[in-house]
Amino acid sequence: FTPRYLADYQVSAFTISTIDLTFELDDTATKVTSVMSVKRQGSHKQALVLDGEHLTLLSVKMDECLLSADDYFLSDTALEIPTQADEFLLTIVTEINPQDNTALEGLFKSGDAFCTQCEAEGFRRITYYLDRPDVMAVFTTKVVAAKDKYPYLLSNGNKIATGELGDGKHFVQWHDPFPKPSYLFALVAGDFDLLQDSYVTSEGREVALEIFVDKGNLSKAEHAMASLKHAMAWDEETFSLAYDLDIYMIVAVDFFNMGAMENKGLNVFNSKYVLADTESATDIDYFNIEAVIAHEYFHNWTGNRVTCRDWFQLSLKEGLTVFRDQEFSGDMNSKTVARIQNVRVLRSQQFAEDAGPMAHPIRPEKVMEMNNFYTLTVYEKGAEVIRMIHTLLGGEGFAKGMALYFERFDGMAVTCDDFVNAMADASGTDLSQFKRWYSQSGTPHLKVREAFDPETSQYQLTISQQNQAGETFAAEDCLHIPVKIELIDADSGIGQGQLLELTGPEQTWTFAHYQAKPVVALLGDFSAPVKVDFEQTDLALEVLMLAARDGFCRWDAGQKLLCRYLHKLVAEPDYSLPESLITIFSKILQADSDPAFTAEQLTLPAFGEVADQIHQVDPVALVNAQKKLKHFLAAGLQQQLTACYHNCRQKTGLSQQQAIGSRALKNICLSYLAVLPGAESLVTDQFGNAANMTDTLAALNAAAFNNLAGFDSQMSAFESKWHDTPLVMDKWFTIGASLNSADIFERLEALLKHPLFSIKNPNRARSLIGAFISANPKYFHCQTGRGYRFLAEQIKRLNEINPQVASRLITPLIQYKEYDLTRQELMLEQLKALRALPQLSRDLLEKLDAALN
Ligand code: BAL
Ligand code: ZN
Repeated sequence: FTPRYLADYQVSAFTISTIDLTFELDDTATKVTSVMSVKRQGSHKQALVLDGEHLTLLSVKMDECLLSADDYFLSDTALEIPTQADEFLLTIVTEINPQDNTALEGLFKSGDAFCTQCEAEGFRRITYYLDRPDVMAVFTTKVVAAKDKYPYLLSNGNKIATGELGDGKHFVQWHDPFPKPSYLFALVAGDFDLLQDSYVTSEGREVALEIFVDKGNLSKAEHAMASLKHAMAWDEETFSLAYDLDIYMIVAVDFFNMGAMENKGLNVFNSKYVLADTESATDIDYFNIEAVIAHEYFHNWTGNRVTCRDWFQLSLKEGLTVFRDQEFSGDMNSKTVARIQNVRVLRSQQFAEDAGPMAHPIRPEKVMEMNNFYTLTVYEKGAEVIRMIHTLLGGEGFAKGMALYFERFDGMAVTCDDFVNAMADASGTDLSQFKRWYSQSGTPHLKVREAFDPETSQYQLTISQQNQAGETFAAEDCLHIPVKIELIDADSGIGQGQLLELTGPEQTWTFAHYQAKPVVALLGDFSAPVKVDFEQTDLALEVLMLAARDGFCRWDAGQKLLCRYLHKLVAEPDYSLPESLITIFSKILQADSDPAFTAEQLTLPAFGEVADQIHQVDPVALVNAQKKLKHFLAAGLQQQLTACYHNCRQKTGLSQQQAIGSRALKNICLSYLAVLPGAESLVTDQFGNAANMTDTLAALNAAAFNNLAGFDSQMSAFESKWHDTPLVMDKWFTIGASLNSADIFERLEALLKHPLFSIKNPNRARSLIGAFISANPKYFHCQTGRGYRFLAEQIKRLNEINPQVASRLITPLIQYKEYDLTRQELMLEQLKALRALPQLSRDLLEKLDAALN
């Protein structure tokens, strides 16, 4: 396995303008015939080298000439055809085995259906091809299969022919008029229920909308359909972008590595991001479905119409599309709450990635396995970088930039620089320094000082930018950082907002006419993906919690206060927490805020977020600190929390959004009350009377977190009810893995042997193994090292079954340097054992070498 470098990019030696595919589907021996128009690009005489993996080559024909094995070189990864011809028709026949394809890349079986996943480099597992995003061809695809088992045969574009064949077989042929890279190819064959609707675009095109789901699930596709129509309208209104084909299809499958995939005209989705009804899905599921449906739809322009020149540019489409789906979610729901969720993900996971051994810029420069770079950095930090451009240019400037981007590059495969140049040119803004965000990894720190002079009534704010080690950036490394601030007048409580642009190592801004020192709210709306080192007093944070105009800053001040006391408790477990914490959170509970926002204010900072802030943290000390803080707040606020809980429970006649907010507030109250003695009946009552999955899971989570006596019988009741609903059983496995009980390892072993557990199903594997490592830090990090051994054993199994899933799950182990030396040693032991495995996948090898070298 050798790494590839961005610096080595070269245009393709050949192009392929059309590809005609025929699939004769069979579980273990699918025959794929590919007919391609190939043309040499430039005046070289290089051989044609096609990518191909896990393929059985049956024949190769150049124009009318059948080639013999002497005419080409075949390896495990390529088919090389030495030829002098400049233009020819190449016909290749391969055979593949979808049934045994447990990696779920290329063509595979998901239950009874055939489906594909080609991004990033899965098409080469279907046929030999120039499997790179800058080779764009017009695809025509004929699918042949048994009609009774596979009544629906789908591919990209428009249906151009159908027909019956002998032996009970039929075929459907599709043509996609838009030239596209192979990663956007898709094929699905199966028997589904179909939800149909239509949408008339702003350009007057009538588009058929079709969502295919497993039989019996039709009613669970309605939210996805409504979300799709909202997304189509939003993109027309916001960016004047309308859909371009006559049909838009979504297929939900149970076996899928990713959340979903934006194949042209035929999205394939993990069923988790399609299926929902109130009985079986939570409010968070509903939110996520809306976001992912929109994300994949938005890719039709930012990804498909304009795609990436090479995979190093992945953030060109992903960062931009995540930004677009975040804006959409903010518009459909509470903007502030949606923004808080984005920031939680960054702080609790992306910051750790950016400080760990796999840290990379949003545009990586070196890649061994591309699947390892579908990361929080490329996606979420990438979206923050786009958001900063939006902040610097303003909404209008950004919209002009988008328009110019499409004017220049529609139908092309381009780079991140091309995007930023379009933004700069359209708005007349110099973004040359800003481009460093694309090539620097790590989370910048802003070091902030303030000074107030009552004589001159001047307030001064000084900000320097530093690297992770606390060293001020050299001028040539300085980033262009938008810092939104708000200065709150101490007397009137009135705030004034302003956008500062930090471009140098250290800058000072002076503000006049303050009679008293104002309180500063920094980084409004989280205007940059940075950490802030600024010692504001508790009092100042309390002022911000109540008075900042910016909702993010009100929430953030509370989180800073809570983090401050978590840090103290980690250092000194007997630390006595101040009553002032009760006073301020009591005010938060009394404030007349949006209940969903109040729920966010009451939510303690996540384990990962606090762990990221403490050098070599003892993870169990942190779990204990969280527990102590939660008990302290619960006891101090018991009366108010109880009243708020019952108040929310009794509310009727609420709109859907109000009901979601009210449930969030009720359930955060429950999570506090459940830690207090005697709260068991409250949890049992909620579990017994819950009318929706959000409330059921809140009760079960409270029972699991506090290991309440009713837990096992509640889990049994839940299992009996939902045994036949895979997505709900995923939730059941997740709760089982997060139980706070000393016999958790015996329970995990039993769950692994449960008849409904299958490590081959990525959702199921993540719901058990992934949940244990993220939701049960006390036992995952236990001193015996058993948690790490458990994870390593599962990774070892997955290495052979599904390297992508294995590679995701190894994340906490490779980030071992976050923890104390005892944990580091225990984790290293497992990393070294995994490194010694004989058949290590490229995915794991890349991460293990990064961690161990
Ligand atoms: N392109 C892979 C799945 C997604 O980001 O939409
Ligand atoms: Zn995407």
